[in-house]
Amino acid sequence: MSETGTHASEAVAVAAERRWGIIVAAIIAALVAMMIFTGVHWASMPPSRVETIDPRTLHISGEFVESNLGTAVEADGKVVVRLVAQQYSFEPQCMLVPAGTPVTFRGTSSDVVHGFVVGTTNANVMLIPGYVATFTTTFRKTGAQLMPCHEYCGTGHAAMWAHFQVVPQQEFMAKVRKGERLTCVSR
Ligand SMILES: [Cu+2]
Repeated sequence: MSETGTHASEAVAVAAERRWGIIVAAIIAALVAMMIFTGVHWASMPPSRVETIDPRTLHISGEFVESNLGTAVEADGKVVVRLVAQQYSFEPQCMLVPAGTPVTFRGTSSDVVHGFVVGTTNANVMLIPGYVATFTTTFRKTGAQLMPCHEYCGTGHAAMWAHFQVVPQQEFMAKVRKGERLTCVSR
């Protein structure tokens, strides 16, 4: 083998190494940028910062007692939906939210791992006993959606879903002003 041959293959190896070095650095940079974006823009927290809650106390005291579930407009004007999942239903059974307004979900499970997705939207989260899952999203389209449980939670899983109703903002605010119940659960 000649001197030149050795050098040519070395050059190929160096070029390939540099190319893959750049690709790997770009992937790492993209992942770090994604973490910064979700942390700053969506205020998403690493798992160590997730709120915890004792599932044994859910129906007895605190934020998730039955009378506090469903849609509420907080003192600062934020729309918050609180819900509890259990084998095999969601509480409340129907959630009413305004369109075009940021809606914050706060949910948890009282038994096993559940989850939900709101119809064809990207509102999608896992509900894990002992933890409070929270996210904020805005629904653009009005109308009814189904909200199924999407984590297999036992034999009744296939029948576990809630209803979801997105109403025009004016209609929702009119209910707030009149002090009406912010719910679509029929009595
Ligand atoms: Cu479930």
